[in-house]
Amino acid sequence: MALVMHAAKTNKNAFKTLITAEYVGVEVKWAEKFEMGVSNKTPEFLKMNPIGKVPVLETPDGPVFESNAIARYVARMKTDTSLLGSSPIEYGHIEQWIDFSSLEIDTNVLKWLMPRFGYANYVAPVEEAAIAGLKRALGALNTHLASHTFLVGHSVTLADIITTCNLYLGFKVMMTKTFTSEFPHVERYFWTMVNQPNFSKVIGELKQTEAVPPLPSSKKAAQPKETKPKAEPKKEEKKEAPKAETNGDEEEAPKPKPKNPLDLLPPSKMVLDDWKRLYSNTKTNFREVAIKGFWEMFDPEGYSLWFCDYKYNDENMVSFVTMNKVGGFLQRMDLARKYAFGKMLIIGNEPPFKVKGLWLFRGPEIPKFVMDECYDMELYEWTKVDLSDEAQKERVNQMIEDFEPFEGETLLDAKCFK
Ligand SMILES: N[C@@H](CCC(=O)N[C@@H](CS)C(=O)NCC(=O)O)C(=O)O
Repeated sequence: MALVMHAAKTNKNAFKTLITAEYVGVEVKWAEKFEMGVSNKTPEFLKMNPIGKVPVLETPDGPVFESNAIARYVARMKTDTSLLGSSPIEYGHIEQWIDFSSLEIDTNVLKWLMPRFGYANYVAPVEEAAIAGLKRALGALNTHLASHTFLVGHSVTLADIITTCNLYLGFKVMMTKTFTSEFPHVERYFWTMVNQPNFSKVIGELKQTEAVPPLPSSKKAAQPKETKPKAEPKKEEKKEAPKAETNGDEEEAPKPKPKNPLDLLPPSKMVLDDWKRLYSNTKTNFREVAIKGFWEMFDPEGYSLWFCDYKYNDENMVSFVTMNKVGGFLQRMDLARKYAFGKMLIIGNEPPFKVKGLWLFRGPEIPKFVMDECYDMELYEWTKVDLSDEAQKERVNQMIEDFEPFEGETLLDAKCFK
């Protein structure tokens, strides 16, 4: 039996698990015909979660409720995942941020949100305290993120997944640009996370709210309705939120994404996707087919080739940590998918392992946005391939085809970015 998620398809608490499942490669299906307030009140559902709340994950070994617990369960389905860190202290920090974002961020967002969607009484000092608590938490998060790309370590962990989902509700319905601009590192972090393919596949497109929803007209007790999802305001309600109650703040609409300067380069005869396809589809006679094809396609005007050499190879003492490090780098290069192809070799059969790579980039230089946005870049020494040097071209060939022994050593692993 597959894993089945019981929740509305817009539930950010369910997203925590769906995103985790994307990272670990586990299939989770949405329950068929789930209707909030109806499906979660049936006797069968109450057997899975006695308080009738969602999300609930149905597994072959029984149900699990509480969204963070469900996400942890799915993360642990793969033993080799980096989502839970690689040491006890990393794990401790992951749990720390999970609790922090649930108790200090989510709780305050909900306290602020509920009365404005008519699910709780509006009491001004309670709202003030919720906003103050939220700002205090975001301030601390902002400070941490000023010097960290990820909450823990150097790649996405469960802490990032859960924190981003908790921030998601805030950005979507309560926190305008004026509110969040006080926390620029949180903004940068949040938009980077939601644009990671494994996140955006689940979350879809997201637009930051342009206004704080107004209070219900009576500004007084609206009874919580039993059949309504507490944290899932209806679409119509969101749309209707007028801008009048934003206390006169000038709200800034999200700017359209500027065009990547690489799209403005003169057209190239080399079609990157054709090369990636040739690379992936060549199973035999690699030299004769793929390597030959590469040089036939290669356009030295429109593209450049680069060798990279990890600067801190003496740190690479544990094979799986080294492999994870390179895996994280390739994940972060996702932003360059349209403009790059890369091979990363982990070399040696005993520590310290060497990490060397070959990259093909659109344009004559390494794109600036890659240099700026992917912090791994500066961990490597970059040298442009001299195309007049046959020995360097042969090195390119060997890196593309995972030639072994590479420079006299065995390959522990070879990863491709395509
Ligand atoms: N701590 C729980 C919160 C669950 C929760 O509040 N679920 C809401 C929807 S997001 C719900 O099911 N409300 C229905 C109700 O209260 O009956 C979790 O993270 O899973």
